[in-house]
Amino acid sequence: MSNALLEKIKKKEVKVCVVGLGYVGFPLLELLIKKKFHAIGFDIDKKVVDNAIKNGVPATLNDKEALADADCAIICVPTPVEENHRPNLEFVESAAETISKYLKRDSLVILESTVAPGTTEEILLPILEKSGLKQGDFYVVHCPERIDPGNKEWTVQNLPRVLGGIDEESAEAAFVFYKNVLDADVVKLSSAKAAEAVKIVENTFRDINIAFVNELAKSFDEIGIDISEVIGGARSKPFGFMPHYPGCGVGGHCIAIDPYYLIEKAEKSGFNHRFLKLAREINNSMPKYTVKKINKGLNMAKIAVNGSNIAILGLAYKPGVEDTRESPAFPIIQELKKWGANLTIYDPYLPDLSDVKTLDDALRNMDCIVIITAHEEFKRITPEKIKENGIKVVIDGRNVLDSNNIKRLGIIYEGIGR
Ligand code: SAJ
Repeated sequence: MSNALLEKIKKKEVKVCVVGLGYVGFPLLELLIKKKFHAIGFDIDKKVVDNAIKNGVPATLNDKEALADADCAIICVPTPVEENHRPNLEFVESAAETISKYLKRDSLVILESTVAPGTTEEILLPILEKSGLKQGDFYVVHCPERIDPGNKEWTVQNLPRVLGGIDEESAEAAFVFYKNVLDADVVKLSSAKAAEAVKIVENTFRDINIAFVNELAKSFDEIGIDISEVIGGARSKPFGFMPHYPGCGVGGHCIAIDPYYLIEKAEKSGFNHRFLKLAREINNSMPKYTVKKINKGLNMAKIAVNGSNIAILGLAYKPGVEDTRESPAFPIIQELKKWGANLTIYDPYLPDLSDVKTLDDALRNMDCIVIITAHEEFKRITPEKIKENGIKVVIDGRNVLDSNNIKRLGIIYEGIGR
């Protein structure tokens, strides 16, 4: 590698373009500006670019303005899966095509989007070589993003990162770059493929562990054991156990998606990830299981689902965020509508998608309330509040309410595994 790029990085003279200004790219661009790098953001969505500029970071819709002078391009675009769970790389490929138009000798391209092992070398590199430059003329690295939306403790600035390059020089260039940008450890792996695998493994680990407790919840419901108590008990062991919690479903753009990247990649190489597929199947079954609980609870109260008034509390896929991607709320709502229930939807983070403006309005004249998202406001709903609203059935999709005192007031309570 020419020292020119390393010198530019060390002197913060390197010109950086962040391609994609969503929940990953925008915080990264803000950090680069904060750390006094020459950085600009590029996105194809005018609203996103205007928002970035409004928040004081340079951004543009114009790829020439963004990339013509760039020494380093960082791809932070979505990598969703299709209905059939097939990974969709169109945004990565489109970003690579754009970067390729302006690619210079001795420049560095970093892919932060989550992809299947092999994607950087097999998909990204060939597109970049359409520039006429060949591997060795420029550097290509995968450094998976680890942004946890809503997490105030771990941020893009202090989160440790791993990275791997198509060759050692690429990895070294990116290593020096991230050491200069982040206040965190940076682990250099032997290849881009290893770095891609790390991210997938991190999130698949979470998915299978959630599936474990979701299956336990179904089993304990039959046996009559409170899974929250059991997990609480298991946590008393200071080693060898890592708590996860059952619920009405696994949403989000990471845990519910990433396993499919590995499943598909392995299938192409002739391996069938039966266990990972089963975990996805179990987690995807939880919305239906929750509707079954709703039917059971209303039936115990001698209330027909058809025509019943049900409050859906939460649309977001996890507490404290306004993101609804892959949220279990939607299949639950769809199923209840098929059964003829009258639904009142309320999520304090999503007023535009809510039917009412306050929790009090959501609780009024309800036969049943269903906790879908463990927002703080919902966790504070007291048994007395439920009683005074005349609510007959509580379905606690995140096991966050005071089940014993709710039952003590003669209200039917059904959790997930409790
Ligand atoms: N969930 C459960 N039970 C659990 C944990 C989560 O049902 O024990 C559900 C949540 O309700 C949600 C879904 O799974 O619907 C995903 O929850 P999450 O806490 O994993 O949140 P994500 O999807 O934002 O995951 C991110 C991930 N970060 C990145 O991919 C960079 C993940 O690696 C982190 O572990 C996670 O945040 C985190 O720890 O908060």
